[in-house]
Formats: sequence, structure tokens, C-alpha cells
Amino acid sequence: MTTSETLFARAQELIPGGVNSPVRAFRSVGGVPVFMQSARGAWLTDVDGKQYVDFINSWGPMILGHAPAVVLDALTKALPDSLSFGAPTRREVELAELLIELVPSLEKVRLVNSGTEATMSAIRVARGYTGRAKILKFEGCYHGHGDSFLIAAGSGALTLGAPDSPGVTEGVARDTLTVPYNDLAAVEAAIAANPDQLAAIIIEPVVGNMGLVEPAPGFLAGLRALCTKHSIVLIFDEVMTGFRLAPGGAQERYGVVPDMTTLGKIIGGGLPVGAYGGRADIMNQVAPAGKVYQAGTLSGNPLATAAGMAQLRYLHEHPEVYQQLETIGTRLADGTRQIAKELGLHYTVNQVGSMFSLFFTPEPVNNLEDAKKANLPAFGRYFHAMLNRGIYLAPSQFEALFISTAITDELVEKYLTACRESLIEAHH
Ligand code: HOZ
Repeated sequence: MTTSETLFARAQELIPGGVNSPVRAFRSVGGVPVFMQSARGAWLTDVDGKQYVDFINSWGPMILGHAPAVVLDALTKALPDSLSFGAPTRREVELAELLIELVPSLEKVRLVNSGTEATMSAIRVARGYTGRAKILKFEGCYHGHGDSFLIAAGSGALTLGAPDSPGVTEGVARDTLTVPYNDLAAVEAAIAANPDQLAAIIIEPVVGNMGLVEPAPGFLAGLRALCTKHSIVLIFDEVMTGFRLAPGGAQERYGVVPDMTTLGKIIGGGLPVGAYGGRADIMNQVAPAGKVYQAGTLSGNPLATAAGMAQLRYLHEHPEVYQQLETIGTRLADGTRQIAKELGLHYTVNQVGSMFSLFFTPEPVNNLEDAKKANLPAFGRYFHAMLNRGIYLAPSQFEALFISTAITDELVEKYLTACRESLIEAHH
């Protein structure tokens, strides 16, 4: 028995499903999750000492690879001062300044502890601001586990084959409308059917939670125009894409400015953190400036802000990082596409910058219906074949891969060799 197997057996007695977040349980690919011990650069080491090249990077934040000196130094310096104050600090102001400088839509910002908190708070503020109840989301988009978002949700909800969660009341579900991603006509129809009732449209501007799906040309701009016309708050959930697809996130990359933005883990350099922000007139609704309540003892935590500031400042001062990530991402995606073609599989590879997905279907993937056409058993076999070759992928077809700057040319080759062998093995 491996140590991971032993730990998983113990965990299953103690923790629901043996994990603290469903996707980690390997349910959609089968087998036992790997328990991790440590990580440096591109490499993870598990509790049995086996090493893997990491293509998850904590679902995004480890953009510079694991344990970058710049972040560790900042944490080491901050550590003796305090682990938590529950009072204002200088670094919160500095981090807010940096976020507002870099993300086009932010005029004011509030720090929270996770992406889920950020999205839950953002729709509360949008509702308070507009005085309307309903929100619209897209099928297969995932915005954390707030009740309002567990309707046609992506990520782990799809892994479990249950995109709607029990425990979400009918009343809450009624206030969440869903339409297919990349379908502007469906959005228009939903607005027309609910006149003056929509507080917000929330979207992953580039989706990471049904696998990687890119917005069709004009889709985001079309949403912007509809929201402006109907006084609906447009919220970009950039928990995965913020500071990753460009310094200013997907909104900078696609040139579409939302009214509000949610951010997560990457602004904490891997420590628990989140943020929501946007237009000053909307954010001024938040207590104590306004009446929409939202609070938290650990919000703006001194260690999270130290790590986050260090990583964001590094990214800000080294814009060449984005070109580097783009190049690595393109080599990995093109290489994967080419290998699939040579093997006669013609599978779809979607890539935007340093995020990509190999879909086990030859058809284009532009929304959830397309993503669901993937051959999931074959994906499961491929996942395990890659894992056996020391490549750590997301354990679900419905997740994106995230690249760090620690992926060298040599590691790209290692991945591509493993990819070819694993695709053959998966279809044997
Ligand atoms: N929600 C994450 C994937 N989209 C997974 C979080 C985790 O398991 O850490």
C-alpha cells in the first residue's frame, strides 16, 4: 500500500469523501488521490517521495512555480510581525492600490478570503445597487460554492454529474437564470423574459471550469452592450484568469471592461485570499460606506497580503513573464494538437495564454454541451497514464490546466513525450 492509499483510507473515515474539495477525490478518473508533501518550481513531491511536473499549480496562483524566492522572502519578513490583527494594515492599502492600478475595471476594491466569498459578495452588492433580485450565469461556469451559483455549475459539480446541488432552496434557484456560454441571443431572450429584474450577469470571461473555453469574437463586447442598455451589473469572475491571461486579466486581454470583477487565490500568491471590486458608485454600497453588509476577521490577512503583494509586484515589474507564459502555452497546446492528429484522434485543444485543455472530442468546444461530448473513460485512462509518467494534470475533463514560468523547454518535451505515450495507452 502506498502512503497516499493509507492516508486516503483514513481520510474517508474522517472527511466527507476523504477530501476537502470534491475534484481532489479523483472521482471522475477513478483511483486514489495523490497526497502531496512539498513543491519547488515545476515539481511536486508526494508523501511517498514520487515527483510530478505540476500542470495545476494550485488551480492557478502558482504562476511563478512553487515556492518562488520573492514570495518566500516576503512571507519570512512578515511572519514575526503578526499572523492576524483583525485591524487595518498598511499592506492592505498598498495591495488595493496595485489591484486598482492593474485591473481596468477596479475603482474600489474589498479584500476577502476566497473566490467564493468574492462572488457571493459581488452579487449581493449588485442586488443592493440595482434593487433587483435575479442574476444570470452561464451553463458550466463555476463561481465557487455560493447557493446562487450551484445551478448548472461547472468544475466539481460536473465531476459529480450533479450541476445543481441539493440544499439550494427553490427560492434561491428561481433567482438564478442560466443560458449556454457564447450564446448572446439566449442572453437577450432571458433579459426580455425578465424585464427590469436582472441585477447582474456573472461570467468567467474565459471559462476554466468546463475545461478551457474561449469567448467567441464579440461575445464579451455583446454582453457589455446588453448590460449597459438594460442597467445590469456585468461581473467578470477572474478568479482564474486575473493576473494570468494578462496583467489586467481577461478584461485587459479582450478589451471589455465589466462593472465589477472578482479575484481569488493568485492575488495571495497561494495563500487564502479573494477580492471583489469595480465602479466606485457600486462599491460605495458596501458597508460601512453603504448598507450592503459584508465583513471578515481574516480579510486582508497580513501574511496573505505580504505573499500577494510580492507576487503581484514581481509580475508588474517583469511584464516579459506574460510573453514567456504565452510561448510555453502555445508550444504545449500545439504539440498536443499535433500528437492527437498524428494518432488519428483529431482531438480539440483549447488554449488561451497559460491555460489550456485537451478535450477528448474531435468537435469544437464552445460551451458545456460541446464539452460534455468528450470521451470521459478515455480521458480517465489518459490521466492515469500521464500520472504514471510523472505528469500531474487536473483530475477531470472539466478543468483547465495552468502553466507556470517554471516549465522549461525540457519539461515541455517531457510533457509531449508522455502525452504521446499516454494517448496511445488510453486508446489501446
Ligand atoms: N474549484 C477548483 C477547480 N475548479 C478546485 C479546488 C480544489 O480542489 O482545490
